[in-house]
Amino acid sequence: MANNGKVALITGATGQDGAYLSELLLSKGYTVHGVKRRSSSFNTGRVEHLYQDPHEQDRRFILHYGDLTDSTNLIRIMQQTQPDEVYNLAAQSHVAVSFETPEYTANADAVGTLRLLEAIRILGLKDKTRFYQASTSELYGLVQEVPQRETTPFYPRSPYAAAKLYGYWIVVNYREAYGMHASNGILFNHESPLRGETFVTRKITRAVAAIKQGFQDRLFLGNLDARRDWGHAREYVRGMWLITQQDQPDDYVLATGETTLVRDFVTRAFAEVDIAIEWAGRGVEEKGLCSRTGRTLVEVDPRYFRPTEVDLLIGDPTKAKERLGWVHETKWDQLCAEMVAADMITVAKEQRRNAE
Ligand code: NDP
Ligand code: GDR
Repeated sequence: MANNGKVALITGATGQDGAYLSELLLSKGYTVHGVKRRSSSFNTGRVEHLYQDPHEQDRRFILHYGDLTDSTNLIRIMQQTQPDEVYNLAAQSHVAVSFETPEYTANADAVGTLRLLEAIRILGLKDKTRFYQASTSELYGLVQEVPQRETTPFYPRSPYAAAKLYGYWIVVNYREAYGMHASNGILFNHESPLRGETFVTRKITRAVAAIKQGFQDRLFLGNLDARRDWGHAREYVRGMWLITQQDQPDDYVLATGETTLVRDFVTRAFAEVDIAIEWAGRGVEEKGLCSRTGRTLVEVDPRYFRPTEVDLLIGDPTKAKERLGWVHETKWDQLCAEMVAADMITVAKEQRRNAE
C-alpha cells in the first residue's frame, strides 16, 4: 500500500493489540511509530515480521525506546514524530499482577495516559493529533447492569481497573476542557494466538497443546466460574481505527454480546484435540478429568484466585455497530480453535528447539 501521508504513534506496539494495529495501519498506508520498552530479553517477537532495517529508505515502521512512566521521553517522541493519531495501548495490563504492583500500575496506566495527553497539549498538537485510549470492560467490575453498555455505571474491582478508570475520565476531561479529539474504546476481552501466555485463554490453549503432545501433565487454574465476552483481537483493532476516524470524538463499547464460562473454554479447547473433559467436585475441589482415562488434567489452584473478582462481563456493541459500522465476526469457539491450532505448532517447535 502506498504511503497515505498519515503518521500514527502506538504505545504498546509490541503487545498483542499493538502488533495487529501496526499491521492494519501499515496496510492502510500510514507511517507507524511504535514505543517499545528496553528489556534484557527479546520483546519484539510479535512485530518481527514488520521490522525494517534502519538503513532502508522510506521506512514506515519505526520503533522508539520509551516508557509511559517517563514524561520527557514521551514529549520527545511526540515532538519527533508529530503524529496525526496516537493510540495509547501501553499498560501493565494483567489484572492479577496489578494486585502485586498497584503503584506501578497506577503510574503506567493512569498517570501514563495523562502524560501523553499533556505531551500533546504542551507541544501545541491538540488541534492536529487525535487520541485513542485503550479503556476496558474491567471498568464495569461489580455487576450493575447487563449487558454492559456505554451508560452502565463503573465499579472497578482491581488496582488495574481503578487506574484505567482515571485514564478513561482524563480522556473525557481533555476532550471537554481543551476540545481534543480524544476517544475511549471500552473493549471487552479480545484474544488471539498473539495473546500473552498468562492470560487465561492463552494459558489454556498452550497447556492443551502441551498436554496433548505429552510435554505437560496438568493445567492449574483459578476461578472457573468467571464469565467473559471473548472476541478476536484482529477485529477489535479495526474498531480502534474506526473510532479514531469519526468526525466527533466519543466513547464506544466493542464486544461480541455473548458470554462464556472459563470452564466451557477449557472443555472446548480440549475437545479441539479430541480430549473429552468431565468435571467433578465443586469449588477448590473441582477437577477436569479425561473422560476416557479418568486422569486429572485440570485442577483448581487457589493461588490464581483474585482478592476481588469480576464475575460476569457481557457487552452491548449496538452503538459501535450503528455509528461505526463495526461488527465482530469470529465467535469464541472459532477463536478457541484458532488458538489451539496455533499453539499445537508453537509447542512442537519449542520442544524441538529445546531438544537440539
Ligand atoms: P499486552 O499486555 O499484550 O501489551 C501491553 C503493551 O504495553 C506491551 O507492548 C508492553 O510492553 C507495553 N507496556 C507495558 N508497560 C509499559 C510502560 N510502562 N511503558 C511503555 N510500554 C509499556 O496488552 P494487549 O495488547 O492485550 O492490550 C492493549 C491495551 O488494551 C492495554 O492497555 C490493555 O490494558 C487494554 N485492554 C486490553 C484488552 C484485551 O482483552 N486484550 C481489553 C480491554 C483493554 P512489553 O511487550 O515490553 O511488555
Ligand atoms: P481479565 O483476563 O482479567 O479478564 O483481563 P484474564 O484472562 O487474566 O482472566 C479472565 C478470567 O479468568 C479467570 N481465571 C484465570 N485468569 C488467569 N489469568 N489465569 C488463571 O490461571 C485463571 N484461572 C481463572 C480470572 O480470574 C478472570 O475471571 C483481561 C486483560 O486483557 C485486561 O487488560 C483487559 O482490560 C480485560 O481482559 C478486558
